[in-house]
Amino acid sequence: MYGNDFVPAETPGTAAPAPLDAEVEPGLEDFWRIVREDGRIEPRDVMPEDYRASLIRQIAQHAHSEIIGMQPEGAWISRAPSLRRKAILMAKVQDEAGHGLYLYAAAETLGVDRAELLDQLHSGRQKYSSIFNYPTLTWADIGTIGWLVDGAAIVNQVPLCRCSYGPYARAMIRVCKEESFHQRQGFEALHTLTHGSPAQKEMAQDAVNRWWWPSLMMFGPHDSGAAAGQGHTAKSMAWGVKRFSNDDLRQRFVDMTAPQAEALGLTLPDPDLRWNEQRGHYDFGEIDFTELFEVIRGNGPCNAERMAHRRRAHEEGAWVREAALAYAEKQAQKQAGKQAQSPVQQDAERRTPERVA
Ligand code: FAQ
Repeated sequence: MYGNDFVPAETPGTAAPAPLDAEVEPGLEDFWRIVREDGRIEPRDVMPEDYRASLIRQIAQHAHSEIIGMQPEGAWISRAPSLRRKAILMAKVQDEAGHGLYLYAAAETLGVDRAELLDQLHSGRQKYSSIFNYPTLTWADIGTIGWLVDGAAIVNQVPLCRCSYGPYARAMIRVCKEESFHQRQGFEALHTLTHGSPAQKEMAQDAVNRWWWPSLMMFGPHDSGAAAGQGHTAKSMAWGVKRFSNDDLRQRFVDMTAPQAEALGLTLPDPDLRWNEQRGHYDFGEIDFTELFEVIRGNGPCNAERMAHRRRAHEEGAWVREAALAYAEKQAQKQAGKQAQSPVQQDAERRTPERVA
């Protein structure tokens, strides 16, 4: 019914063709050979400059989404309805911080500094996912984020485990395992509400009504049919970064989620949602992409609040970064001093019992 194993590893996807040998820029033959053979590009490999730049853009945006994504749920840690729910929510929010960490580390392998990426986020030059600009008004929003937002994240990210850039692909494996856990806990939290009192069921339905369309927007604008040439998809697929179009993944998400909503006893807020026997997929209504673009532009309900909170957290954490740097420098000096000592001196130091201050 739910899980992250709905994209079989052998699913071919619809990758755009890599250029023929004759068209390959000199020096990039190995890059294209590795991409064609479905191998992994590693940090020291030669790669096209626009591949590097596009990966930095995508991985940084992804990392920023993980850390900003801690805010809507973090706001409910102190208000979770039981100690068990509080412990689960704390673990989940902490996981998101960890995902940010893996992703910033993956971006750094492309030669960019993490501090520079955070600067770009704080000055609005880099984005984060639109979904985190919506408020969490009730406890049911927390279950709904787990079910729908983490559910959408998994559908989008499982194919990234096979992305052509090694450090990103490897980071995504662990991220997806944890997201799968997150999605299940969200489903379970909502299941409890929909099988509780009428007021609890109503709260769950209200949350799903508010989060459904923004969750569909998470996959990005249309990039198939008439929109096939727009955005980054075609290039990204030729590079083996994206494996499916935004529209294909969105369809997968709807197909996966509609029966789950039925199991929960909830109605998805789309009168056009119905199973299409001929296509073997659910049909669904038109998405209002003007809302997505407005949110991306900074005009969503919580953009200003999220950014203000992030900048404040960064400033308040300055002393931690300074302390960590001072400690690292002290350790490096100690190490350098040790290397300058003779082996006899080093041995004598090892044997000296530690002084108790
Ligand atoms: N929000 O041509 P495309 C999570 C932009 S993590 C904001 O399709 P692309 C876990 C896009 O950047 C959620 N901007 O672009 C969690 C581009 O702008 P540009 C984050 C968006 O890169 C759960 C323009 O529109 N996940 O949820 C959005 O090929 C709970 C054209 O779009 C990832 O980042 C959007 N929704 O495809 C955490 C996954 N959609 O650069 C906490 C990795 C599109 O031209 C709590 N990223 N844009 O100015 C991706 O898969 C891709 O980057 C896409 C966009 C699919 C997001």
